[in-house]
Amino acid sequence: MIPIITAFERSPDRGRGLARDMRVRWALEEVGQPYDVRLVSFEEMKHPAHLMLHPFGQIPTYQEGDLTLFESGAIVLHIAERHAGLLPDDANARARAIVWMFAALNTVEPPIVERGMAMLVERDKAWYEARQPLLEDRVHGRLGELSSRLGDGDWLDGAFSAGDLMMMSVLLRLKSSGILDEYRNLAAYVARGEARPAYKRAFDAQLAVYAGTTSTGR
Ligand code: GTB
Repeated sequence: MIPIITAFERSPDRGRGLARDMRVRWALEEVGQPYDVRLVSFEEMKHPAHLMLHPFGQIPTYQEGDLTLFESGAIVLHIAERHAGLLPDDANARARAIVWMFAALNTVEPPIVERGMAMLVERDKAWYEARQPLLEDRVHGRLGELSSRLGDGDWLDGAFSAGDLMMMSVLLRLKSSGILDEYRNLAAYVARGEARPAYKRAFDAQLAVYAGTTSTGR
């Protein structure tokens, strides 16, 4: 059964791979699972048919037979649990890899998103100049802690896992800001992720959608 995911018909990131379908594409590529993509417009995302798949009217969604999932973290975990390659066999190591997925989504991504959203929608507000340093500090706090834990390791806990995939997906949102470059090991960590053939295939597939040359992940 070929899963079908949803992605932006026209991503606001202009093909930079920052929308959350990218992490799902990357996971599918890592495990060698072909997939199809259904592109949706912002308008279609709010239609009842899409709200049946995603109660918050967003992308990505994931359909596989009669199973429908939303939330990129849950989708990547589902893929990782059903295919080899993204979670270790050892039960404790597996649990720790899942911890890193949650850490990426619940602890590292929120301050990064908050900073980005403020830059996007609060620039004209009276409080923007005063608030921005606070948001920057929160991002730096998390990156400093993550950098200390990663140290000189290639990956967060032993071999590459879905925890790394999710963490690097989150960190990539900072790439254009230059902040990552302040943490030599985090910049190298993200570069290791981007160098993975599966990442490149996923990136090219989403870029091709923006360029108008394809609409499918296959
Ligand atoms: N928690 C959910 C998940 O992890 O799946 C969040 C899903 C989500 O935020 N989806 C966004 C969406 O559908 C797209 S990824 N937004 C439309 C809406 O809410 O109406 C977020 C995103 C959007 C754009 C950029 N960008 O342009 O750089 C980056 C990330």
